[in-house]
Amino acid sequence: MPSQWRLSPEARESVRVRTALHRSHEKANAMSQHELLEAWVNDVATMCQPEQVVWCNGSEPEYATMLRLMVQAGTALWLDQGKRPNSVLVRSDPGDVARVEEFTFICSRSKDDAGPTNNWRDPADMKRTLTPLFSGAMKGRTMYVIPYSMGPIGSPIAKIGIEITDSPYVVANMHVMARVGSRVLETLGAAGEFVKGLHSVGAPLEANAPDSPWPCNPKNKYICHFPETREIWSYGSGYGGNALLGKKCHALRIASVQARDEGWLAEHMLILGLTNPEGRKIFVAAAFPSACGKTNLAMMNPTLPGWKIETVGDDIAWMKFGADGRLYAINPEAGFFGVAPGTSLKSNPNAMRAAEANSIFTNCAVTPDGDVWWEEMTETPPLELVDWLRRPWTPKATRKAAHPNARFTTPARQCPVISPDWEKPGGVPISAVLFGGRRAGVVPLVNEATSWRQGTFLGSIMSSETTAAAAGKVGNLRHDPFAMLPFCGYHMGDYFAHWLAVGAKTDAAKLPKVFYVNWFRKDDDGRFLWPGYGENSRVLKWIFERVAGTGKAVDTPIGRLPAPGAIDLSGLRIQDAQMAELLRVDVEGWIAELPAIRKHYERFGSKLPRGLRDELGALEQRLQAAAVGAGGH
Ligand code: OXD
Ligand code: MN
Repeated sequence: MPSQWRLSPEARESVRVRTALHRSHEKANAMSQHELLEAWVNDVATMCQPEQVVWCNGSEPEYATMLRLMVQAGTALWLDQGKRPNSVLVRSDPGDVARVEEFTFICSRSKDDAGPTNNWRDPADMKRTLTPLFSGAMKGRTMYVIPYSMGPIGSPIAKIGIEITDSPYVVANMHVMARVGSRVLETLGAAGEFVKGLHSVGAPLEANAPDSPWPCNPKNKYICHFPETREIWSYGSGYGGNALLGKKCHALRIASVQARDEGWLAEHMLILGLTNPEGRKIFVAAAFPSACGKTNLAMMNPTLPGWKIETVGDDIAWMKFGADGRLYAINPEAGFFGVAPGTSLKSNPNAMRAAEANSIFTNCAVTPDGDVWWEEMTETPPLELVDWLRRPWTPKATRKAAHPNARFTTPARQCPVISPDWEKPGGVPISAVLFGGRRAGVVPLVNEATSWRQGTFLGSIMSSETTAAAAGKVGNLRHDPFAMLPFCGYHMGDYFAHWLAVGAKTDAAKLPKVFYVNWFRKDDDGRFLWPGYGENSRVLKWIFERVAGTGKAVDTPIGRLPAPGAIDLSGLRIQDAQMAELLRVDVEGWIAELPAIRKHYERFGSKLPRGLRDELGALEQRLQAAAVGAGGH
């Protein structure tokens, strides 16, 4: 038992908050027994020169202190405690509102390991760039050391990381998004492995200089990953995926490399439990690009009577084989960092209820009576607001009141439909994997792959319109394989090969069935053909039945589509023609996409697995045959 665990609770508390001026090289406190961890923290403190070092214990008082510090600094505003108890609104710098893919780097030793979809820099070169930036970066600030576990503490699938940061916003968000504090250090012990995450907003404070409400670095932003040494160095941004290092940086970019090395999968996927009226439950994992409805699907209220959905996770799934040869998934996160605009009692009542209290809202508008508001939260907007840029706003304004990438950070346990299994250490068995994107045309409502290999192929050619989750233009169609384009920590061609290899590790019958869905198909007038939201339960029902072996399907050139009448449309007013269009295999449209798919594949050169090249060839042949059969060219 390490000595600090024998202290009285009061003494332990004082040890936890005890800080030390690093200049004297006095140890910040005695919390950790892990010499390598202590040495790393000391090295970082020497480099960053913070005013003080605080090891985070993960307690409620610590969380409350972070909120108070943010309010004092003008970073946050208390919301009305009657309307949103224990919740704050944070407004960021207008230049720091989303992930910055352009400044996100994979610093593997070999450029070839980062592949064509990542920005690459040599690790030593990148450290040479970053070290001067980090030197003195925390002057005048507190350096927080956050031990965190991605996944339930002690789960055999979970992984530990330590994030060092100078941002109380990051500390508070990490409290919600991960399991943090002393419990994690206890599990780490004296020699446990951990991912080293170093984050600074990159805004040292000179003595007596006023702080900005959202310190960040307007000139330099670097989100860097060192996969071989399991390190993350993030500089200059305080926002979401750039700064909460447990999330995208660790749980996807670094974890995808760990998963490749260890034979499992780290994916940008929600996880849900789906129960039929007879009480039989399956679990489904689904990959959609950022801001394409993962949170809505994960907590949807089915419109089909008797069907139930329970949430396990809304953004990330780690899947490992169980002793029975099936894939089991955990949600490595403990909270939701959900996109606020578009979320309403209509579109996602369970997210709205989850965020009623104990939440951090970022870049939303605020009402005169101290509540948050964002576009589409209510049918009619309030008559006056203060927008996310702190300016007065009325419904006449042509600009948005909330930033399109405004977010809520909310504990997962507050979700009314959280699954009783969401913290099961061994995870939940996955029966179906879904891929999907925002596609106005060509891609049908649902399509089942005939094999794991074809499923991998469909994942690899996923494309979607870009959203506000990342800086840059919105609405551009881009290939986003497996929704992992911004998150794969190594060569995407090797990642495809890894998916194929995972499929070969067990009996085909034990693998999840793979489906490709598209809720976003539009008619010629630009209107959505499918009502979406709770009505997606009709598609999930068909998927459930396919897993159970009862759902009817027809073979088509692109995969298996629902047989006529196989999607339960009872109680839904939808025209036959609309449904036919949703399930139409647009042979011409697919043929027209082939050159873009081929170009997409060319990027991976010799790393493109043979199996996927063969899938593409076979698809082309089937499409050509169908076109000829239909009297086309
Ligand atoms: C997210 C994202 O924040 O994908 O989940 O951008
Ligand atoms: Mn995401």
